Amino acid sequence: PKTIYLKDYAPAPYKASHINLVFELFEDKTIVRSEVLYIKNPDGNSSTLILNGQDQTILSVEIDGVAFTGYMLADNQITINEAGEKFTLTITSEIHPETNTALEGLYKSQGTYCTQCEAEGFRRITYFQDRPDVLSIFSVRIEADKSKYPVLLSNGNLVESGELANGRHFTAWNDPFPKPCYLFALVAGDLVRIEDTFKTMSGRNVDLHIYVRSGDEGQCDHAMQSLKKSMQWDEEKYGREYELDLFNIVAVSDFNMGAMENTSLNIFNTKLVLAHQETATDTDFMSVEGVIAHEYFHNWTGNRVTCRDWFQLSLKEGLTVFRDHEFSADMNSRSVQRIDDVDHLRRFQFSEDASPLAHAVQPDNFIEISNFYTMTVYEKGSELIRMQQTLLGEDTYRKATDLYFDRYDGHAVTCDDFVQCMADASGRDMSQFFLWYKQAGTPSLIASSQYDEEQKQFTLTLKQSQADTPGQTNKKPLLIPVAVGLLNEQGIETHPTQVLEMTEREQSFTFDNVKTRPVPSILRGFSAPVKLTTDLSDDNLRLLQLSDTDGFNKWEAGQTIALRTIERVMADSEVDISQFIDDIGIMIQQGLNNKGDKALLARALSLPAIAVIAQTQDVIDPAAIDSARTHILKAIKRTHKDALLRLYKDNLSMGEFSISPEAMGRRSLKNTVLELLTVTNGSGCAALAKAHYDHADNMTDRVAALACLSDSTQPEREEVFTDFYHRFKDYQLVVDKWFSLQAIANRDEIFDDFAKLRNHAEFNIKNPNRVRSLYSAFAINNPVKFHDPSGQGYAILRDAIIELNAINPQIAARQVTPFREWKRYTPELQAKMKDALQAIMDSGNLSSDVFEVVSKSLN
Ligand code: HT7
Ligand code: ZN
Repeated sequence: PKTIYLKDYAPAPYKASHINLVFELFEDKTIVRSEVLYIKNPDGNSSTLILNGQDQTILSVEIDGVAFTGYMLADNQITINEAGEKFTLTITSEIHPETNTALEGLYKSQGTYCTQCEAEGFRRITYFQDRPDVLSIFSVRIEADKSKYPVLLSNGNLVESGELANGRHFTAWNDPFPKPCYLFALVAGDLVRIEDTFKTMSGRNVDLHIYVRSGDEGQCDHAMQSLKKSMQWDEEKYGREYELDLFNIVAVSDFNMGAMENTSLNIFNTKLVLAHQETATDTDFMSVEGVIAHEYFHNWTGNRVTCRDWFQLSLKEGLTVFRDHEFSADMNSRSVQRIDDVDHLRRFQFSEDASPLAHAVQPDNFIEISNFYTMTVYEKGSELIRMQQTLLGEDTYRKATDLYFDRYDGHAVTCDDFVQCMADASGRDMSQFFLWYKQAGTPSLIASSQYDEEQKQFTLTLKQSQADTPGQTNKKPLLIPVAVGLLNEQGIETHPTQVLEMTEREQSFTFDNVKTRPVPSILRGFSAPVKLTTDLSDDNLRLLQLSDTDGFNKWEAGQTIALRTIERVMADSEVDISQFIDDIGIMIQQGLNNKGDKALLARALSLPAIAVIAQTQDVIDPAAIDSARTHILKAIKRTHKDALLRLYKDNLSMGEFSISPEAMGRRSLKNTVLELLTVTNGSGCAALAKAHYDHADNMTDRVAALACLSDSTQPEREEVFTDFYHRFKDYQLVVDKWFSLQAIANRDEIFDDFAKLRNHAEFNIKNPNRVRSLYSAFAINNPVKFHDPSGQGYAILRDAIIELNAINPQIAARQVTPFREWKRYTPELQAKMKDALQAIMDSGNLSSDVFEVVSKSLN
């Protein structure tokens, strides 16, 4: 496989201002005719037209209506040398969506035709310059059997529809805004439609349609409400109005990722559209809201202003993730949102940074771009936008984004262009900041402090460093915004948040007028994506945990104490942890007194996950982490059982179901307490979890009960899992949960159970959601059994990757993720993980997707 480099970027040799596409859909083949007007690009430096194409049979090629044979066809490319200044090229080819299991290009999902063209799927539909800097106006005609495919959709406006011979029909679409081909979409199926409208800020009415399979229409209301809220928020926060008259969302069951922002025809994984209290958890509701918003926000950040090349992916993804996080923070609780987002970043992006697959937010090379839809490009990319907003301030940041949209609407641009708008709007030099885009790895920040009693001055000294990552050494110091506030010994804030701008490797900042030795609250709101180490004592942290005005740092202080306690237990299982257990008792008491936000209390009562703890370890031993963690959880239960039971009961009665932040907070607290109460997995625990399940009127509570029973060997486990399956077997997304909740069982029977689940009639390796529900759930959320010393866990994933490689390379490559940090584990585990990677490497016929991630992991 070939490596592609950012430094080799050259403008496209030809512009393709218009493309006419005709699709004739048949059960055993699809015929695609594309007619493109090519005009030599004055900015280009070649007259060789290269068209990408894959998995298709060319039936005919014409130039200006005359048959043409003067092209070369090799390596999935048509090459036409000296192609001329201006001409129309018409290519007719045959493709096979009905056998397409890669789910890229045109494919079928449970009888519905749909497309996925980002990043390079359009080349599986027709020969074209498949690159994001070629923008075209698309006209599309779709012909298909009317009874099987009554709904025929593409981007833009419906311009014509009608009947054809043999029970067939057609629709014709025109999208007036030039777009790159990765945003092209087509859907043909037998779907039902949910309708609503939105009045834009200039008073235009936009029709909003959500298409789902018949029977699912009762689960679309939350998605529709989320869409309308997103449209309004983008108008209010970014001044962005939707410009077309129609916005369609289609939900399909087979989808490699979460959703796709095709212009005016978003295609979604059903998991991120369907939500009803009986089948979706609160987390699902939140994800639907966030992803509906994310895809909608792409209309401006991605579609109207798009990427010049795929190295700029974070231009649209980092920015759009930041926008969706802020939207969710505005719709729900800002502190809870930030805590959950940072927890997610630490769990998945920090581990990417610590692996051989670490890469910059703007990478400089790749083999397969699908492998770069990563936590770094998305989540760290979002943190870079957040830091720019922090540095500029909200008003100037808004001026800068206005400038960005004005300057680049209808263009394909780079991350550099975006940051230049920040510089131009603020008058700041952002060149040092841009290093965040170029240097891979999580920076480390060490904070120490000094108090000068006489001068009444407090000095904070910060030291930054960024470790070497593959291909990058001797990194330069970054511009790090460090938000700091000071509290006095009574826990009263004496100095409100101030953003310190760190530019040197080591730098001191002095605060004046500090009457007594303060407790600094550093990196408030997680103002930069770094690993912070402070010299704060446990007592300092306890003060912050009780009194900090910053919701994030309040939680963070508690997590740091918890981490320290876990590490102490790992070093000595007999160590005294009574202070920590007593502190938990104080928080439980606060909950009993109905003090504070319940969602925040739930998070404060949760110990860091094994994956988060792992990020703080030099050598990772998941079983040792788990046993220390469980030791503490059991001590909490032993000491506070009665109070926990009271807190559980206090939060039981819910009244009518609601997804308000308060109601979700209450469920979250109740279910966190249930988890603590059932940690010992005895008969009482099983009875309590079963009662919880039996009384549940919503999926959040049911899933919580099943999660508490998952590790158990009590008879209730079987009863509840069986009931759950029979009750929800007609809901694919709930059956996914049933698979996951068993795959995460940390119990001896797991390997037998796993084999049964793999052979279950409902398991289907071609469906990505099912694969994730079984394999990803096991490898990511069952760290103890995945890292079983026998190596059985690794063998399970290894075999799945080899099998998936031939079916769906993108999904296969994603499954490699749990192996990539192999060098950080104990020597025994390392050896077995490496063997598994090597076995995949040696298995032959690797797709470029799997080859890239496995070979880089092994390096
Ligand atoms: N922009 C979308 C990316 C996407 C994708 C990428 C590779 C393979 C399949 C895919 N499906 C969707 C999703 C988003 O970030 O909004
Ligand atoms: Zn996106």
